[in-house]
Amino acid sequence: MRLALAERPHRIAPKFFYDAAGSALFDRICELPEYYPTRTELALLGRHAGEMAALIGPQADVVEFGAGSATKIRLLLSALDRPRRFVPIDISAEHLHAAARALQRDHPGLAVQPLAADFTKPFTLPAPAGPAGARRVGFFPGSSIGNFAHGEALTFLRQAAMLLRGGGLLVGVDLVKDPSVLHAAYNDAAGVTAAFNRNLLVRANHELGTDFDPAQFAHYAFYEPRLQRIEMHLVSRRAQTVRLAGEPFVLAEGETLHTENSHKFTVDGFRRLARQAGFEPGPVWCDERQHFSVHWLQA
Ligand code: AVJ
Repeated sequence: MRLALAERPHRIAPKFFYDAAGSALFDRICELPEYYPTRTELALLGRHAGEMAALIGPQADVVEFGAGSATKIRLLLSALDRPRRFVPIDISAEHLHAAARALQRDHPGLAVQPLAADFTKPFTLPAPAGPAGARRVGFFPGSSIGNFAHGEALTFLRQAAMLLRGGGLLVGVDLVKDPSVLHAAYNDAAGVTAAFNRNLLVRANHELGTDFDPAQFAHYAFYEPRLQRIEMHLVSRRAQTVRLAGEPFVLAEGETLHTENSHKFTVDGFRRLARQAGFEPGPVWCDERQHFSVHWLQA
């Protein structure tokens, strides 16, 4: 975990949200009435799983980037023709292994091989249990790709295109829309997103030995239309000193820790990005409100 207290603006990468407590808070976000992405994407996967499975083809070797509770893959797995293996990758090891065990129970014939890893760094897939050479298919739902800056998204997609060569990537992408809908999704009435954001401070206190008082930071999430992204910050409510490894850092009143960017895309903008990364963009599924999209990209 790296917390940029010595740099300005202060930043922390969003992957650090996902310790056990953060992953559980994220699961609660997915259930919030204001947080449309999860339920919209689940509906798309449910409605079009047959078409998606036909594009993926039989006996696929499926890799999921950031599997979390592995809820969405279930819709796809039940439509797939004899999938060979499922490799869920997640940075949150405990959460991942619990999800993998539950999935294995429900799919006894499938080789479930969880990999606790940071998929933004180079990793190697475990060797397949059965015969090699199955068609590799990536699954990257939830618009997690939105956490990347443009250049990082390109790098990730380029690496994915190489890993999945001959197969493809099924990726969920949140769309540019009315800012009020976006604002509500990241500023829920129950305050779960605020707790998720502040959990970073709790985690830093546990793991880095900082002495943050989470109550002294306000959750601040807003849509920046020119950059087509939600920004999340933690705003210092007053001038305060935080200690990291004995070293004091002064935060001015109103100074922020930038904790997340969540980029939104247009369908065409995302297809351009995918093409630039070496994919051949295929069919796209959207809900009737055009809130969310799922893309099949041939690798
Ligand atoms: C998991 C990155 C897709 O950006 O919507 C939810 C994370 N942050 N609420 C998103 C998140 C605040 C989520 N992603």
